[in-house]
Amino acid sequence: MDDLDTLYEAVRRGERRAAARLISQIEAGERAVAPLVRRLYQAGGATPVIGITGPPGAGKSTLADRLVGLWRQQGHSVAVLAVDPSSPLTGGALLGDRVRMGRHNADRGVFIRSMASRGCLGGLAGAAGDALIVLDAMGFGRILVETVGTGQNEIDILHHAGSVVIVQTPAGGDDVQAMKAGMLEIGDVFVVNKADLPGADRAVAQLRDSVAFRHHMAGPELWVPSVLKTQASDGSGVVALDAALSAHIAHFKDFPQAWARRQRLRAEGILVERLREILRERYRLGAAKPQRFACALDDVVARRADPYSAALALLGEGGLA
Ligand SMILES: Nc1nc2c(ncn2[C@@H]2O[C@H](COP(=O)(O)OP(=O)(O)OP(=O)(O)O)[C@@H](O)[C@H]2O)c(=O)[nH]1
Ligand SMILES: [Mg+2]
Repeated sequence: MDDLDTLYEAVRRGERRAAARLISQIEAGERAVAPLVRRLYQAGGATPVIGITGPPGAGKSTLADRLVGLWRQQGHSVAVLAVDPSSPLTGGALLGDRVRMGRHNADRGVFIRSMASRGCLGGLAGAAGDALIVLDAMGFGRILVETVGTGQNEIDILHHAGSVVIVQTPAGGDDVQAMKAGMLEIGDVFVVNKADLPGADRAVAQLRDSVAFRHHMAGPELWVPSVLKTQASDGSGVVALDAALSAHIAHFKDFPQAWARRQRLRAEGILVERLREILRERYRLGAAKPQRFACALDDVVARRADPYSAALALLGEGGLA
């Protein structure tokens, strides 16, 4: 217990070694740290969390690196969490993240962490969510989380972000409909990166149309997403991207009730995702199940109960069937 108290204080003081150790324990699915994560969650919530997502190779890490540089100039300390669901720890993308962030490695004001393993307490989204809780409690000026926007897990992680940047490229912008379902809904700022490639203006125009279509009836409290063009390789457009993010944060300072609604919706997303993970873990094939599970199974096999009613009964909701 003492140990957890010491670790708690160290994380709150922003000590990187303590945080790195704790995040590794989260990755390993060590249940003993759960109470610590709970305490840290209660202490957090003050740091702007910016999510950056988009297809593989769109330039997310390069853009993140530029943003980090800009924020450092502005005097903010920054934490970066790169979530990589596909590659193992030695994988190319992860190595790439390190290389591209290389110039910040010696900077005490920047803390960079990659995550590729799932952890046992839940899936990757759960482990990454817990890692964000740790970073949030450390007192950074900004937190940036990078994730490849290819699956449900990645969208779930973005529930932890107050601002979401969706990165596309001229090639990918070929067809905005190709954007993963749900992306258009969660984006606060849309970026067409690789503006040096042909088709960038067309991609921007397409995105602007889609955003305008979705927001044509927006009231003053609703944020209308910005759409802009960047060239992360030389840094063009990054100042405008930062300005759009600041405007997004300022907007919700002006409309605290809209912010509260938005936060509630995100918390709902996180809670539902956790429920899903807990159930998946608890009832996975091969896991030790409670006695009443065996009884429910008997009933389903013997066709005394249908699977749906039996599942509800296991959740203690039998009366609702
Ligand atoms: N031409 C051009 N290339 C760019 C630009 N920005 C990034 N790149 C290049 O695109 C490649 C991928 O960049 P990353 O920043 O690793 O992209 P990512 O989206 O983080 O990639 P993953 O994390 O693997 O999904 C690298 O070779 C970059 O140098 C740009 O503005 N123009
Ligand atoms: Mg990357």
